[in-house]
Amino acid sequence: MFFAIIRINNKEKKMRIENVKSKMKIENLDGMLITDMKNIYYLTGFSGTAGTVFLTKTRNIFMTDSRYSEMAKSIISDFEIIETRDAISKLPELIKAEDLKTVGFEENVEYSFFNRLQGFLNEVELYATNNFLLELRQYKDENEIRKIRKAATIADEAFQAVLKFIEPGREEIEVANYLDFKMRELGASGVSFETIVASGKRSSLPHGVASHKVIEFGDPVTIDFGCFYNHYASDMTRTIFVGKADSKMSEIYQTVKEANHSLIEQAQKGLSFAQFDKIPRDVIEKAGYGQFFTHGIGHGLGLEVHEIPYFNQKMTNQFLEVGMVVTDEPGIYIPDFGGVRIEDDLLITETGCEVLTNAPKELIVI
Ligand SMILES: [Mn+2]
Repeated sequence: MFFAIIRINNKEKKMRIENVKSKMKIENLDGMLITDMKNIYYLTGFSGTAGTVFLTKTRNIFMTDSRYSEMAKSIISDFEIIETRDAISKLPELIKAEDLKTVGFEENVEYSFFNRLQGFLNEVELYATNNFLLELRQYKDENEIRKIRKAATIADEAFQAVLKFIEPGREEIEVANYLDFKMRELGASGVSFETIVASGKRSSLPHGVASHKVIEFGDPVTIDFGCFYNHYASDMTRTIFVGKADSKMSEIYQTVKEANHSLIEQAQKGLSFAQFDKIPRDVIEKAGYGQFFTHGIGHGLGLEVHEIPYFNQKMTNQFLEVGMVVTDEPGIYIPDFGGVRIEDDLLITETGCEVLTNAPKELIVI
């Protein structure tokens, strides 16, 4: 198996480990067990399929089995590396060595894992943590932004290419396959989620994964896709029209475009998550389509294509901050008729926001 070894800048890694340790201190945790592989990548740069991180005030421990220990030694600095097929069984002696009283773990572990953990660690207080690392991952550093920007550019270029490929008679799934291949050709390691191609009446399905439906003259086609580049995701949606766009669909398109644009104009640090959701929602409601915008305005993205923050009307106490990368994806979906969604990835900056996805948004008829 081949692994592209791209080191995370050591200064950034050190900073991330320090941030975790500060948070452990605040939450009164002597030890923190990290089992989520994205979080492990974030802290160590290790991208194999098996590994466990255990952090204490004074030690950084990385455990993996013999398949990966050589790789781990070559790419992970700042960690003691322990070769084991059973990380849990190593924990009691690590805990005893430093007389740890409280240990946090990530709450999204499997029940069988938790059960076993409890069995081995009956001497300490175990705390389930929620979004412990994800809260830190919300703020992207320069290197992460560079990778997300590249993932977005790959999606932009793949979109330009697929416009020449879509024509009446092609199945949705052919369009999806073409896009997926194109993104890999342009340097992506894979898709960041299963590509959505929803044509004709199916475009009213917000998450219509590509089917064998044949694209026909007059169809709207909603394409929602993205890729991973160096572990970081992009996520973009465009709706285009084949042959012609009828007048009602054109009106819906302009409304969604205006909603998307209004958020680009107004997104800035300090805005509450509720306000972020409301700005484009107001545009759609004013146009009379409020009941057909049935989801939140967007989500964070980074190592995962969907990660915190999420946005809804109740989140008046959380605020946008510099370094967050979030999507702006208003849509109008009219059952048994059709729908439009336009989605961009936005980086929150000191002065507003930067749009990372730059594929055209004027109404395209091919
Ligand atoms: Mn999205």
